[in-house]
Amino acid sequence: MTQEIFTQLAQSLIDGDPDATVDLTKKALADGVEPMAIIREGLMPGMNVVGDKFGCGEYYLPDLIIAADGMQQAMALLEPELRLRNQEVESAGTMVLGTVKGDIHEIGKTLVMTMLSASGFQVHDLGVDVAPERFVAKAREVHADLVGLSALLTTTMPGQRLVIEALDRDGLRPRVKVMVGGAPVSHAWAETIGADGYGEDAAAAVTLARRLVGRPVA
Ligand code: B12
Repeated sequence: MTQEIFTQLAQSLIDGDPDATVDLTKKALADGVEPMAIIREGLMPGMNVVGDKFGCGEYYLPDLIIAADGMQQAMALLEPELRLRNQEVESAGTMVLGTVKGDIHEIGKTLVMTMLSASGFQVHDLGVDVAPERFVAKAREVHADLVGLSALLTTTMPGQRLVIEALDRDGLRPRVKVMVGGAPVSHAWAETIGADGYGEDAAAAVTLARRLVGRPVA
């Protein structure tokens, strides 16, 4: 039964039917399905198929935009539910997060923000297409423990290195730890650019953030 709704959710994104994505998300929540499972088992697989179809030329940019619209509307319903399930009183640390310059992909970054906030981190989300200087200025202003950098394009991944270099120049490293993520990013890339860690998804981002601020989950 639950598997069926996951399949329908994925299919609604593949079909480019945001109204169906929203209705199915509401139905899954009403049926008591965990919000993270809705994302992991329904929405993400659907987005991956959309991405693959775009990658091989079967889908065009408007198809990506419609699918992203459905995903974002679903996320708007799921975010408050995620927060409700994970409240911590004490702040786990302060983070500045954004998608690097030239890159406007925001869905994954926003999911990381939601999960970190829900886990007690104070997250300052700078949005998308963020220049290195803005990361540095915000990190300084809020005395950040962590800077999180999202990049979804192979062409914008080097932007993560530029932010690390800008933090170095400003003297904020190594006090401020840097974590990187995004579909084309990997452990190897994180090491190459001198980041402190790589998280493959939002759950991994929380585990990593806790480790980097010296508060690993027991
Ligand atoms: C939706 C989408 C778009 C939407 C974005 C809408 C929005 N508001 O965000 C739009 C239509 C705008 C778009 C545009 C483009 N896109 Co696009 N897009 C996608 C798509 C289908 C899904 C991305 C997504 O939202 N995934 C769902 C989220 C939840 O997953 P995620 O982003 O990976 O995030 C998770 C992890 O990566 C990680 N994570 C992410 N950030 C961070 C940060 C930290 C610190 C950590 C620890 C973890 C972490 O945790 C997240 C949650 O689990 C992908 C395909 C794919 N499968 O990735 C292509 C894809 C990324 N796009 C691609 C391309 C080519 C483009 C365009 C260049 C197309 C064009 N010709 O114009 C433009 C670029 C625009 C720009 N300058 O940025 C390519 C990139 C190829 C490459 N390797 O470089 C992909 C892979 C599609 C493909 N197969 O060709 N896109």
